[in-house]
This record gives sequence, structure tokens and C-alpha cells, in this order.
Amino acid sequence: MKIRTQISRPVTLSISVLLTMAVSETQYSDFHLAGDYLLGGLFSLHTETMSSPHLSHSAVPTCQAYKLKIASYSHLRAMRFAVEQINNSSTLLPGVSLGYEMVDVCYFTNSIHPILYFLANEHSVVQLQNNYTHYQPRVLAVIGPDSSQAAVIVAHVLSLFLIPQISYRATTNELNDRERFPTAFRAISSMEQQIVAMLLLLKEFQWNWINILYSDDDYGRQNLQLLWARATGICVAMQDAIPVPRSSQRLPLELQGKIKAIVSKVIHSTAKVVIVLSLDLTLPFFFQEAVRQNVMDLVWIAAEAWATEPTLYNITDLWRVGTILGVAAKEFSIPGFDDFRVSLAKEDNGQASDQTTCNQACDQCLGAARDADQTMRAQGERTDFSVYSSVYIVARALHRLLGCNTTGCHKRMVYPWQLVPEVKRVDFSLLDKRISFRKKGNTPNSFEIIQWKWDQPNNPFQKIASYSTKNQKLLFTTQNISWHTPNNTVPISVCSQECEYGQRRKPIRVSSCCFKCIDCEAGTFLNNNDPYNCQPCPAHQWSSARSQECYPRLLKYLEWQEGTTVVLLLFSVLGLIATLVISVTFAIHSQTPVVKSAGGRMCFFMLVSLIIGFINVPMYVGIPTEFKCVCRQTVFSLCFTVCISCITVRSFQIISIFKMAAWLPKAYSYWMKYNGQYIFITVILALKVAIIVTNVNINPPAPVLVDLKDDPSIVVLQCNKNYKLALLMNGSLDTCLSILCFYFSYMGKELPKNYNEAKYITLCMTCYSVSGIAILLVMSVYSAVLVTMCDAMGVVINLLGISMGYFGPKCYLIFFHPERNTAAYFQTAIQSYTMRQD
Ligand SMILES: *[C@@H]1O[C@H](CO)[C@@H](O)[C@H](O)[C@H]1NC(C)=O
Ligand SMILES: *[C@@H]1O[C@H](CO)[C@@H](O)[C@H](O)[C@H]1NC(C)=O
Ligand SMILES: *[C@@H]1O[C@H](CO)[C@@H](O)[C@H](O)[C@H]1NC(C)=O
Ligand SMILES: *[C@@H]1O[C@H](CO)[C@@H](O)[C@H](O)[C@H]1NC(C)=O
Ligand SMILES: *[C@@H]1O[C@H](CO)[C@@H](O)[C@H](O)[C@H]1NC(C)=O
Ligand SMILES: *[C@@H]1O[C@H](CO)[C@@H](O)[C@H](O)[C@H]1NC(C)=O
Ligand SMILES: CC(=O)N[C@H]1CO[C@H](CO)[C@@H](O)[C@@H]1O
Repeated sequence: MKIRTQISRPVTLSISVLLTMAVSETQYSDFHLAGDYLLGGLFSLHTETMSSPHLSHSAVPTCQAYKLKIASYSHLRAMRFAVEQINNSSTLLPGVSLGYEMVDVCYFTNSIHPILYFLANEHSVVQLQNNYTHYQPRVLAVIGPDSSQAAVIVAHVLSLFLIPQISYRATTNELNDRERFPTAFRAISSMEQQIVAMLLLLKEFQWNWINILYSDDDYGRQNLQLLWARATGICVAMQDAIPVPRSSQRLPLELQGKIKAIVSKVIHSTAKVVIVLSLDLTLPFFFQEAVRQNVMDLVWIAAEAWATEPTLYNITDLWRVGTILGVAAKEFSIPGFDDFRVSLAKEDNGQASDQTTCNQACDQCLGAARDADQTMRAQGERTDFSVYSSVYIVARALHRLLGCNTTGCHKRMVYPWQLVPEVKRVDFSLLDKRISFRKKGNTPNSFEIIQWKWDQPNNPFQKIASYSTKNQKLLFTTQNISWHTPNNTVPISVCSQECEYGQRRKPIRVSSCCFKCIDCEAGTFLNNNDPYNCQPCPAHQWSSARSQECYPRLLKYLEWQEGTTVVLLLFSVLGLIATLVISVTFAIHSQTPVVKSAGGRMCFFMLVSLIIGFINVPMYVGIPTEFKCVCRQTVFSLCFTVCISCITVRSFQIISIFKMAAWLPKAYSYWMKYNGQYIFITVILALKVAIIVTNVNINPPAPVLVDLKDDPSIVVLQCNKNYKLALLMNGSLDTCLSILCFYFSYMGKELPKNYNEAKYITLCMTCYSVSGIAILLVMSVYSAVLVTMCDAMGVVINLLGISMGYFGPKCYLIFFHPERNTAAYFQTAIQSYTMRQD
């Protein structure tokens, strides 16, 4: 048998929560106002970091013993002002009166009891039910509390009862969690926006090397995480937690030591900017210690939680710590509120409620507020506006829920959960400020950047920039920021100074902000996209050291208009003309003994190759092409070989006429019979052609760009990289022939004077060897245009040497001593020679 337990009716157990306190009747009704609909307000009129529970009895903390917080009294007054204004208004909720219950939560030491008070009905009873759909708590909505930590605690409870909660100062992102806190709203932008504003501030002044201090509690740790998640391009020099003391009055010895250590770390840090993510109550000890240890000339960036805290501003000599900037709630001016804040409350329907409750008392509040009136007026309304707008948000929601028109509303019983969708939907304008929760991020109050001013105690927190949550930008409203630095220059806080032009960064530590600057080497440049590496220049471009760009190299070759070229060409033209004249002369006098002794028909071989050689000289000038290169490497070499082989053969022949004919008559007749000289020349030429062809195949003559070692801005256009080798190969045969030629001419040095050519051939050979050695020397030292020039010069000198040295004297004889150009003269010379021999 099954037993079914069915709960058909709500379990109407009830417990009564007695929240009694021995509180004297409040003099003013700052805490209570009767009305058709009540709003709960949570403020921190008194502050203490932690409450000390009694172990013997449980009681609500007595907040009055704690330190007074004037700013929160101002917030409370703002709520009262808003409610009264709405009541006075005939349009928003006509015929409906709003009331309030406000409780001092004393920071977050007293968050639970006020909630129970709000949840209880008018008999101070919180009913235990399993369905709260028709449950009517004391308040319709709750405004506050101020700190993030308390707001989250309160949100946990209120969300269960679906009571709308509108926080005016809690910036924590936790409240954004719609699943956990479906009824939590916020009249101030989230911490994330605050962090973005801070980072924009850092970016604006190019501070990327910072210290972070955070309070050692949920607030500090959560916001530290947010900062880390967002911080790009920022490096942290030092990060430390400021301990949260148990009491705001006394600091235990061990915490004193910790705070001292943190302050000294800040002093010794190389970063000049300190971000302080902390609630205000944690900081007085810290800043007192900072002043005591003479911390100077830093930039402090305050989180909203302490950015406009007068208690901190009041710390003696705090101005010495440097410049304090802060992210604060945007300032609005609420007309009439300044007077209202310190005005004596009107006696309201029998003063306080009949319930004596927790912490609804503040004897000194009004007096203290009047003392600080001047400062509070100067500060303008920041968080006050958030409170003020929070009340209006609820009123607007109620306006819609009650279906109000200009004359009246459908006044009826309203449950808190009915208000939630209307709160979500609000969209109205208050003091020219659009207020709506619809668009994420477009929350009612945004931030601005303020600066603490020490020279104007009446206006201590001056706005320097406004922050737009919509496009996440800082808009500076003044360039008139007063820095602590001499000459009022913007303080610098970077790990490493920016590198100079053409220097790359070499990271020193893991962080991207610390680096050494190293010059880019020649031939490399610094690309803007990559500050860490120097890129090599593209081919045929160059750069000097420390450059950010490459330049095209200057192309060098032997140019037409250069002086040396002109001289060179002049000489080759003259040489050419001379050679032509010689050719003509020789042709005319071809039958004379001088021409015959010079080699006869062989002379024309030589002259033709000399002419070709001279014509080839311009090939060395101008931009080298493949054709020019081939010509340079082959033509002269071939011409020279022709000439030198002819001269060698001719020397040989003369010797053989005089000597071989006598000693080896048979060999001589063979030589004569088979035209030995032509065979010899042909063989030599064939050999030479073979060498040249091999050479061209091994070292293909093609224009190449050769870098200059000592001047990277120039690139030389040359024919052959391996020119030296080519030259040596080409010259080998010529060198052998020259030596042979020398030998023959010296063998014949005692021959008749008109056959003795030793000195002319010596001249030619000297030209040849000197120019060859000079070229090789120049090439081993330089590799510039000089090599081409030397090469061309060598060619011209060699051609001229043969042309003038060999043929010149013969022409001289032909023209000026025709008497020696006769067969008879030669005959006598030979005769006298043979006589001497005998
Ligand atoms: C509301 O009206 C009363 C009397 O009409 C006035 O004394 C009070 O200052 C008004 N309150 C606000 C906030 O305007
Ligand atoms: C709670 O009560 C409401 C109204 O009486 C009803 O609509 C809802 O279903 C109930 N919820 C539960 C879980 O019983
Ligand atoms: C600031 O300090 C002065 C003197 O030390 C004191 O009289 C005043 O009440 C302080 N103000 C605040 C807001 O703490
Ligand atoms: C305003 O509402 C009341 C009742 O709620 C109604 O009698 C009146 O006609 C409405 N006025 C207008 C202008 O709609
Ligand atoms: C700049 O600051 C100086 C001194 O604080 C003040 O006299 C001057 O009026 C300011 N100028 C502007 C444009 O705010
Ligand atoms: C401040 O400015 C003056 C004049 O422009 C200059 O001579 C002096 O060196 C500056 N001082 C510093 C610390 O920059
Ligand atoms: C304190 C206050 O101004 N209360 C007013 C609220 O609105 C109702 C009706 O509009 C008035 O009767 C109250 O005096």
C-alpha cells in the first residue's frame, strides 16, 4: 500500500523575527517615511571593516559606535529627496505616496538584519511559506547597499523573494548574472567599464609600466582579475595585496609590518604609476604609512570605491605622494539637492515607525553634513545621482504597473515580483540623462576621470576627462592637468624608453615592455610591424646601420662621359688611325725590304687584328650586356695572340735564316717548303680558340652585380665574377708565346741592326707583362669599376705597344730613311754581319 503525502495547502509556519534594538526615537525621519508603497534603502552611515560578534548573545551590531561616513549620509538624503520629489510631483505617481525604510548597513558588517527587516511584514514577522507569490514584505524594492560585497549578499536573499534591488554603487560584475540574481539591477556602470577607463587613461599618457595594489578581499581580488583580463600592452612591475584590518581604528602590529613592506616596495619600484583597487576603508592606514615613509612623485589611479573619499583626501600631507587620478561616477547636478541635503527634516507623521528596528539612527549625521556642506556642494552629485535615479527607476516602474495617467493611478496591492519586468523595461529621461536597462552596458550612470586638487579644498575632485561607455573612449575636457613634476610635464612610467629610429627591441624579461634597444645593422631595416627584428633589405637595395628603410643601390660601370673613358677612347681612336695609316703605308711599300723583313704578308694579319682590337675597345664602356661581355673576354685575347704569334714566328724565322739555315739546312728547307710560319700560327690560333671556348664555357661571361664590401650603397655591374681566373687562363698561352718571343729576339740581338728587333719586342712584352700584372694587382685589391677600367687600359696599351712599338720604327724608316729601305743596304748589312761572324 502506498502512502501519499500530499501537501495541498501552504505550510503556514511562521517565525517571528524580532529585530529589536534599544534605539532612541529618531529625531528626524531620515529613516522612515510612511507611504502607500515603501522602498528599502541600505546605506553605510557608519563604517567598520568587520564586526566583532558577541559570543554570549546575538545582537545587531551597534553601528553608531563606528566612524561616521558623511558621503553615505548624502546618498541617504538623495533617496529621501527623490521620494519627496516624486510625492510632490503631480504627474509621476498622482495620488500615490511613496515611503521609505532606510537602514545603516555599516559597510558590510550589518547586511543580513536589514534584509530580514525588509522581508518581514508590519508585525516584524517573516512567514515561512513554500510559495511567496502572494507574500507582501515590508518593502516593494530595495535601493543599495553601496559596497559590492554587501550588494551580492543582499542580492542572494532578495532574488529568492523576487524583490527588485537597485544598487547605486556596487560595481561588481557578479550582479550581471541574470540567472543567479534575476532581480538585481544597477544604476552605475560595471567594474569592467571602470577598468577600461583606467586602461584608456594609462594609454593616453603612455604609461605601460605599473604597480598594482589591491585590497586583500573579494573586491580587490575580483577586480585584479578583471584588470588582468583586459590589460594588454601593460606590464606590471609590482603587484601586492593591501591587508584588510579587522578594525578601522587600530592596526595590528603584523599588518603594520606588511603595509610598511608594501610601501617600501612601491618606493623602490621603477614604475611611477600605481593602480589601487581597493575599498576606501582599507586605505587610510596605507596612505598614512606612505606619507610617513615619504613616498613622493607617483601617479595614483583610484578605483571608484575611493576616488572621491573625503576621509582620504583629508589625510595630512597626502599631496606629497604625487598626482592622484581616479575613476569616479559621473557628476550630475540635481537642482535643489544641495540645500535639501543639510536642511532640517520636516516632522513627519509621528516621526519614526512604531517598530524599533536596527540601526535607524544617526545623531551626528546632520551636524557633520552641515560642517562638510561646503566640500559636498563643491563635489557635485556623483553617487547621489545614482541613488536619485534608482528611486526614479522604481517610481517609473510603479507608474506603469499602476497604469497611472496624469490625474491618477489604479492604486492597488502590488507584489514585488510584479515590479521586476517593469523595472527591466524602464526607459525615461532624468535631468537630460537617458535611463534604461534595455541595452546592455547602457546603464544609467557612467564614469569620468577626476583629479585630486590640493590647492582648491573647496573643489577637491576636478573632472579631467569623461568616459563614454558606448564607444569606450576617454574624452579629455581639459589639458590643464596639474602634475607633480617640475614644469608640469606628464610623468613617465615605462620599463624601457621607446627605441630610437632604426633600433630594434631586444626583450630583457618576459614582459613586452622591457627591452634593450639595439641598432639595426647595415643591410637591414626596421619594419614598423615588427619592432623586435630587423628585416634584411631586398636584393639590390641597401641601408646603412639604424635605418627604417632600404634604398636602391647605385649601379656602377664604366660610363661614357667619364674622363678616363674619354681619354681611353681618344687613345684607341688615335691608335686605330695610326694602325690604318701603317696598314696603308705597308700596303704601298709591300715590296720593300723593310716590310718584307717585318714579316711580309704576316704583317697584314697583325694589322687587321690590331684594327679589330681597337674597334673592340668601346665594348668595355657602358652597361655590360652579354654580347659585350663575350667580346671583352674573347676579342682582344684572340687579336693579341695573333700578333704575338706572328712576332714570335717572325723572330724565329730571322734567327733560322741566319743560324738554322747554316746548322740544320734540312729542317730549314722543310720549314720553307711547308710554310712553317702559317702552320705555327694556325696551331697557336686553334689552341687559343680552344682555350677561349673552354673558358667561356667554364666562366660564362654574363653581366653580374657585385657588392662592394666597403660601400654597400654601390653595386658594381661586372662581366664576370670569376674574371681573374678567366684572365689567367686566357693569358697563359700568350705568356708562353711572349717568353718564347723574348728568347728569340735576344738570340738575335747580335744580328744586323735592321733585323734586330729586341728592344721593340722588349717594349711590347714589357707593356704586356706590366699591364697584366697591374690588372691582377688592382683586381685583388679592388673590385669596382677600376677593374674594368684597368682592363680596358691594358688592352689599349698593349694594342698601342704593338702598333707603335713594332710597326712604328719601320714606318719611320720607310718615311725618313728611304735610303735604308733598299735591297742594297740590306745586302751590305748582311755581308758585314757574315764577315763579323767569320
Ligand atoms: C515637497 O513639497 C513640500 C511642500 O510642498 C516642500 O516643503 C518640499 O521641499 C518639497 N520637496 C521636494 C523634494 O521638492
Ligand atoms: C504559487 O502560487 C501561484 C499563485 O497562487 C501559482 O500560480 C503558482 O503555480 C504557485 N507555485 C507553486 C510552485 O506552487
Ligand atoms: C579633515 O581634517 C580636519 C582636521 O584634521 C577635521 O577637522 C575634519 O573634520 C576632517 N574632515 C573630514 C571630512 O574627515
Ligand atoms: C485617468 O485614470 C482615471 C482612473 O484611473 C480615469 O478615471 C481617467 O479617465 C483617466 N484619465 C485619462 C485622461 O485617461
Ligand atoms: C588651468 O589651471 C590654472 C591653475 O590651476 C587655472 O588658473 C587656469 O584657469 C586653468 N585653465 C583652464 C583652461 O582650465
Ligand atoms: C623647466 O623649464 C625651463 C624653461 O623652459 C628649463 O630651463 C628647465 O630645465 C626645465 N626644468 C625641467 C626639470 O625640465
Ligand atoms: C513628504 C511629502 O511630500 N509627502 C506628500 C506625498 O504626496 C502626497 C500626495 O501627493 C502628499 O499628501 C504628501 O504630503
